[in-house]
Amino acid sequence: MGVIDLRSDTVTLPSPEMRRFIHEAELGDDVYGEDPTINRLQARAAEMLGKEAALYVPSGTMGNVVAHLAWCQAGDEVICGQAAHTLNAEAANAARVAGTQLRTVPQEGASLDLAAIERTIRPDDPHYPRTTLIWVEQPSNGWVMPLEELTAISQLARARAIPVHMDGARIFNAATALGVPAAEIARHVDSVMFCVSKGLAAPVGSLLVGPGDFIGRAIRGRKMVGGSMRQAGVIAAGGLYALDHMVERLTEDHENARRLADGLRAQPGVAIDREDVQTNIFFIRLSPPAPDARTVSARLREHGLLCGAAKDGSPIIRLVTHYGIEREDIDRALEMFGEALRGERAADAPPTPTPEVTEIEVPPSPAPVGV
Ligand code: TLP
Repeated sequence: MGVIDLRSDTVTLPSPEMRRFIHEAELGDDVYGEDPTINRLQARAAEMLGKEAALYVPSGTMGNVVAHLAWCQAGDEVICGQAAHTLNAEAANAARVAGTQLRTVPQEGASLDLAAIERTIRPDDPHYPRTTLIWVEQPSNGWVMPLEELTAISQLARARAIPVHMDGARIFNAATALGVPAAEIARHVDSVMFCVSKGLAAPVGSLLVGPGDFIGRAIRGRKMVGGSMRQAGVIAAGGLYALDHMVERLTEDHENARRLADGLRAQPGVAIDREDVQTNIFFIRLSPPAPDARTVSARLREHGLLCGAAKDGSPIIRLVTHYGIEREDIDRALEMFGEALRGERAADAPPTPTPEVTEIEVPPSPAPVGV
């Protein structure tokens, strides 16, 4: 039996059908705009998100930094939530590459404090940096921002003539959870970055979508950071296949996440609120009699289950369901959790437990997770 990898949906592998589609992809030099597969992917992405144009980039991180470059000048200020991936997990590329300054507002789950955003927008004064972008993340660490909140942020931004960028790495998970097309989310913002390499199971890549002039500037930004590729249709084909075949099945991942959360809640020392399981990513909080998160994570690894444990030592574990994880895997995962929580070691575990643990950042949650 294989390892059950619940560290992230970034571990997904292409299906046999996706591999065949990749194999047959038509290719050309994309720097000349001549890769037919990339052109099809970009057109499809723009259409699905209801935007004018799109640009294929190698990663979500690159898509986000190119958004900074395309919307802002060095020295400009970008308002984002305190849990934003652009702030916490992209090696400070906003500061170092785009020269933008990030200013945070309080965040709970995916929700940003609207009044704080309003207060944080700088007045036009030569002392201050210019606020040139508002940044939202949807979903954020598995939580989904309700559309009314997004509408309010968008109205405020439009009234102040500030564009809004969405880190929508998993926007199709948010759309699935909200029961709306992704374009219904994207219409509230000016640009979106989304990934085909996560739950959609393509091997590589992300898309930046937005107005034509923004994408024009983004092409220059992508060139600047070395992201212009040549016959990249060979990887983009996976993304094109994913947009047509992998979106609807995300409901399965969400169902599996709920099944896992329900099963875990029944185990002693595990807390998780039902309303905190909104997409395919969720966090559990451990308390006695359960051992600490690193110990549980290390024991689970011996049993053949991988997950993320809080790097700050807090009793939090992150779990992510995705393509390749079936209902039976969830049931096996629950058995493994039961054994790990009771302190049982796997029958075939090595004499010393493997110390290697995948570490995760703990996000601010609506209530302390699961309490
Ligand atoms: N997130 C990864 C890790 O970096 C933590 C994960 O496993 O969740 N925005 C969001 C909201 C993301 O979650 C990620 C990846 C990115 C951007 C960056 O995408 P990549 O990894 O393609 O650069």
